[in-house]
Amino acid sequence: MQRIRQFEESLIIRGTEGHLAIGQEAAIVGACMALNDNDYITGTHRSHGHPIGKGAALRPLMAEMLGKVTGICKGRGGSMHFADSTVGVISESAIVGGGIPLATGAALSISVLATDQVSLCFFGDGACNEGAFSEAINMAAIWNLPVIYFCENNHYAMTTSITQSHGQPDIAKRGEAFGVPGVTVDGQNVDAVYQVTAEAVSRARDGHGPTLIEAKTYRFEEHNEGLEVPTPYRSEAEINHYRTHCDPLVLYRDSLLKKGISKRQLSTIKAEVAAEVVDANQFADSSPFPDESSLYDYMYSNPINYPN
Ligand SMILES: Cc1ncc(C[n+]2csc(CCOP(=O)(O)OP(=O)(O)O)c2C)c(N)n1
Repeated sequence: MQRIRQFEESLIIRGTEGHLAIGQEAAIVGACMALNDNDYITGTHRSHGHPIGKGAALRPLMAEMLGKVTGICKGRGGSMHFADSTVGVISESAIVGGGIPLATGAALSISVLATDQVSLCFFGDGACNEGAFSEAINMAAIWNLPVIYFCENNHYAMTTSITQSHGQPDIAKRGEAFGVPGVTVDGQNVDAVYQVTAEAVSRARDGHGPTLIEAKTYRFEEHNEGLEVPTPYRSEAEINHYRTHCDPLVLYRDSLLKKGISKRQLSTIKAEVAAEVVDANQFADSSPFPDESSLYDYMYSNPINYPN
């Protein structure tokens, strides 16, 4: 959680535009910790943190953020398209709901190849209203696929509250319509998220099919950095409430202190992560941009007829 928070805070400091998940770290990390390295995930437009939760190195992620050739996608993807096959991150997508069918397809491949992997897709509350969500979860149910649909319900899709856009705002209940178990969890509690995801993963690995998890969470920053928000779609008091009482890093820090971890140990971890993030920024800054002549490289796995 520290890695994700500090990685994204450094983006704020350097003024890089992007969709930040500050406030949502427990949902991301709790889910990823329940997965093995070779399990698959797909992300969203708000997914700097998901590869980090899955164990990806920070240097190539920061370089990708800046469009550098040393980036995880050689500078071609940028903020919304981190993909790191070494840790099972298949793709992220600027298309809302775009990762849901891809994760379902990955689960179909697992089923056909009969490996013991699972596939987990992250998506927001807004994505549940995409047709792709209903189609994918229905197929996963009838084919009994090893997939976990993980909704980070941060209450808003850009400036639209979930109460204005969902006939059924309890997203977990939507699973019932497809015969898929739905579970709601406090998305600010990393241990609770880990627990429910581990159960869903074990169901999937044991051949019992998909689960829909709804983690209730909150986005502390604006929809994306640099965005002017013309409408007061949420109050200052609401944001302050979540920042003060529901910060997943503070809540987990308190629970670790109660378990006997010392303040000194926690400060050391924070300082180590800070050094890692500085190093990732320096690495990205000193890396070159891709050469113009390589513009069309990696577009097709079987390249034909590139324009001159
Ligand atoms: C198919 C599609 N429709 C609309 C958009 C514009 N758009 C980008 S992010 C976003 C809101 C998504 O909300 P949600 O799925 O709840 O994710 P969150 O931003 O809360 O993480 C919208 C409408 C888009 N990128 N793709």
